[in-house]
Amino acid sequence: MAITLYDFELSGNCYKLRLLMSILGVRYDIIPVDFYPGRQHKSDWFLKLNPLGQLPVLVDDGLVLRDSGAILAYLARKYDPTGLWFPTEPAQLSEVLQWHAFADDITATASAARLALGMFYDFDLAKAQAGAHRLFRLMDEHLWFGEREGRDWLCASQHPTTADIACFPYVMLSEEGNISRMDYPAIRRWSDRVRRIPGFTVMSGIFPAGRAAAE
Ligand SMILES: N[C@@H](CCC(=O)N[C@@H](CS)C(=O)NCC(=O)O)C(=O)O
Repeated sequence: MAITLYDFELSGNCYKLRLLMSILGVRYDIIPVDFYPGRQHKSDWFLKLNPLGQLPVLVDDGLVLRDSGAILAYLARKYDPTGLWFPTEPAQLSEVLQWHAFADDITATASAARLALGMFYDFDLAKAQAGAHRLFRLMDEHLWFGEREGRDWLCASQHPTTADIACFPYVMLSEEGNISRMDYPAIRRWSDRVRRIPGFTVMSGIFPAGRAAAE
C-alpha cells in the first residue's frame, strides 16, 4: 500500500482526506503543492495529474483520484473494514452522496469567501457569504431536528459518515470568510462531536474539541 496525497496545508478539501485517513489509521505520504501564492495547481505537471487544476489529488498504488468527495468514498470503502463510514445500502448511500453534494455547495460559498478575503481571489464576497448563511441555516435546522430524534450526525446512521467529514472543514473555517456561526447552535454542537471522533486531527484554523467551549 502506497498512498500519496497532493496537498496544500491550508486547503479544507485536502484536510477532508487527511482527517479521514487519520481517523481510519491509513498511512500516506504528502507532496506539498503551492496553491497560494505559487498557483502550482495550474502548472503543467499538476494538470497532467488533474486536468481540472484542482486539489486534492490522491494516488493509491498508481491509481490517480481527484475530487475530495469521490476520494472520501474510495478511502472509506477500501480502508474502513466496518463499512460504516460509507454505507452501501441504497437509501443510506444516496443520503451520504446528497451531503457530499451539499459540501461542494459549502465549498462554492464559504470557501470562496475565505479565498476572497485571505488569498485575494476575485469572488463576489457578499454573494458567497449570503450563500453560505443560507446553507448553514438549512444544515443547522437539519441537525437541530435530528438531535430531537436522537441523531448526532448528518445522516440517519448512528455512526458518523463521510458526509460529516465532507461538510466539516469549510463550516469550521467560515470565520476566515467573515461568516459567523453564532446563529447556528446545532452546527456548533455537531462540530464538537466531529472533533471528538477518535483519531481526529487538526489543521490551521481548526482546533481540537477542548477549545470548543470558548467559541
Ligand atoms: N469538488 C472538488 C473541488 C476542489 C477545489 O475546489 N479545490 C480547490 C482547492 S481547496 C482548488 O483547487 N481550486 C482551484 C480551482 O478551482 O481552480 C473537490 O471536492 O475536491
